[in-house]
Amino acid sequence: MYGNTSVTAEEAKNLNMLQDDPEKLAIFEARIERGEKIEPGDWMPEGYRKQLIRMIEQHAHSEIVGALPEGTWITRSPGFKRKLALIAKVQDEIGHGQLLYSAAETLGKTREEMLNDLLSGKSKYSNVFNYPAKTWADVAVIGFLVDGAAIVNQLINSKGSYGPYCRALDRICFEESFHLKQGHDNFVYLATGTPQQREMLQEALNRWYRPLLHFFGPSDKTSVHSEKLMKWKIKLASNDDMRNQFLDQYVPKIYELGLTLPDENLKKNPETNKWEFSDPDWDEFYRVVNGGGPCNEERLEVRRYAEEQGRWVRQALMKPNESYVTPLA
Ligand code: BYC
Repeated sequence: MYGNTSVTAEEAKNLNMLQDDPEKLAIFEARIERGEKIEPGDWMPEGYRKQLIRMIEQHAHSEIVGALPEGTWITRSPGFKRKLALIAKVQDEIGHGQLLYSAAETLGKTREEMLNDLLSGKSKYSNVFNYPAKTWADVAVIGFLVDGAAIVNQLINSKGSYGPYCRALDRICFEESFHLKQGHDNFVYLATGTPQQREMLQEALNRWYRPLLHFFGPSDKTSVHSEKLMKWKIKLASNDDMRNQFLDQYVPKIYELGLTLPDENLKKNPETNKWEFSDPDWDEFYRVVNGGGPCNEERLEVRRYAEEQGRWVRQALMKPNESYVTPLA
């Protein structure tokens, strides 16, 4: 059963065999134009289905891998209340992964296939989670600025065309707004704390500045998928526009606390109303998203361990005649 319909995975695949019918395509594009939601049992072009799977799957992976850098701080949180809040947040992120894998499954790719593609390195996940969380200040920067960046992206895309993804994003945004409060509280506490706390926060901020610019993807000139995604209203703002919106919202909040950002060219151009910044080293971005970042190996190793340790539970839940596709060891 898929979403609100009774379409099975196999039927969902078969429905897309009708993809090239120009009449159906015109009806589909008119529906998108009118702002209607597309649901799992509806006809959709193969390209739309594939783009959605790619993007939702990457998003789901980002949630479950994204829980790891902060997760390393659960045992070392400064105090009981900080620990409780962090545990709840990390648990939420895993829940977001579940919601998103369910949304992607409505398009005909199984969860096992998606996890296999994550573990084999075939499928990408967000660049930001391939950097270490070296100090407690990293938890503050992730909670405030990575979650802040994610909210910018998710609020925009929750108005998109694919029903199950939008509904998952709506729910995720509610929870993310709590994460943002947790991150903000932590961030302000360190920024207004002792000189050592401020220094630790500034040092973390300096390290996260470029990965945060990368978070929104390559510039509009080099983005591969934006045109298609925007035409089909999967993505409702371009990478550069989302990055600009993030800088608009968060740079003043950072400066307000007397902190700096490590880029002397960062400024808002009053004529264009756009932020300008130094080249954030796009070679580094491509290296990191293609497996060569400082923590890629470690992150996938932890996920492989989790898959192996949980295998007996999944097998125990299967009916005797069901087979479980074992994710790659
Ligand atoms: N990282 O044509 P483009 C969270 C890839 S988790 C890695 O512009 P598109 C949280 C892109 O996939 C929330 N790869 O792509 C969790 C493509 O490669 P392929 C994470 C990236 O799709 C725990 C290539 O570069 N949010 O909040 O038009 C704790 C060319 O790019 C990235 C999402 O996942 C990147 N940053 O636009 C705390 C949002 N950027 O597939 C917090 C959902 C680009 O051709 N995703 N690439 O091999 C999106 O909105 C869009 O996919 C993007 C990129 C804006 C990221």
